[in-house]
Amino acid sequence: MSLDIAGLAERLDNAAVNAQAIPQLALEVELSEAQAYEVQAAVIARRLARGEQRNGMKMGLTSRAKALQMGVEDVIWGRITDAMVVEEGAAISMSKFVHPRVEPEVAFLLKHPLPEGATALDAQNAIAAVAPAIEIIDSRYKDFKFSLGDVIADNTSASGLVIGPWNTSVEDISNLGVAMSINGAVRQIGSTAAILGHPIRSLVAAADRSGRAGEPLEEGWIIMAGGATAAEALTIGDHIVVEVQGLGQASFKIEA
Ligand code: OOG
Ligand code: MG
Repeated sequence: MSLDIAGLAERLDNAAVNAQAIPQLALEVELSEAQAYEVQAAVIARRLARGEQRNGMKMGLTSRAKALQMGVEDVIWGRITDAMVVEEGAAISMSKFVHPRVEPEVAFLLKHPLPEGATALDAQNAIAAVAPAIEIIDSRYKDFKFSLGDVIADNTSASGLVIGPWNTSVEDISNLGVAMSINGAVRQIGSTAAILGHPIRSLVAAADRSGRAGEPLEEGWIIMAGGATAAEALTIGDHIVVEVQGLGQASFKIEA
């Protein structure tokens, strides 16, 4: 029996639209990595068909803390659209999510395209600005549990992103302190060095993966480097603030 890519994509897309968890696909089908990315592409095609615009890419499991928390060892990536962007400082509704979590990240804005094979120097030269950021991840699978194929098919749990101030003249982002607070209490601390030793490596990996997928990184795209610490679960009423040393803060609130 041939694999029903469109059917699996429809299941995942509906789960996101209805904020309703579904069983892991792995209980039924074992997706290869390539097949899982095909499902992901089909999920995104459905979003684009509804009028969303592709505006970037996210890297996942680029830090040890995240790989350990999720029990998946590979660097993975997902596609970002404009509908996922949450206005900095905004209040958003819990009803749009299944079981959201937040993680502190660094975001890059590209001033020109970055193809497969780009070096760290190419990546550095392609950066227009760097911002402190929060990723809202929301696995569409029950209990936030998944296999590697599952999470890739589910667009690597991508759900929302909050971008703080864009910094255009930051020299060295290799080891900046990162703190994530919820309702004024610090819940996670770390360093940008946790992201593959240096966040620029995440951008280089993004260029490679995206280029190989036939979708090279474009000028104006936002690239999320990956969580610098483990993620924290959200509850109604939470106010989340992420601060990255020297870059500023990103924040939002979650309401009923
Ligand atoms: C998978 C996505 C991981 C990151 O920054 O490491 C990710 C997950 O944890 O659900 O976005
Ligand atoms: Mg992330």
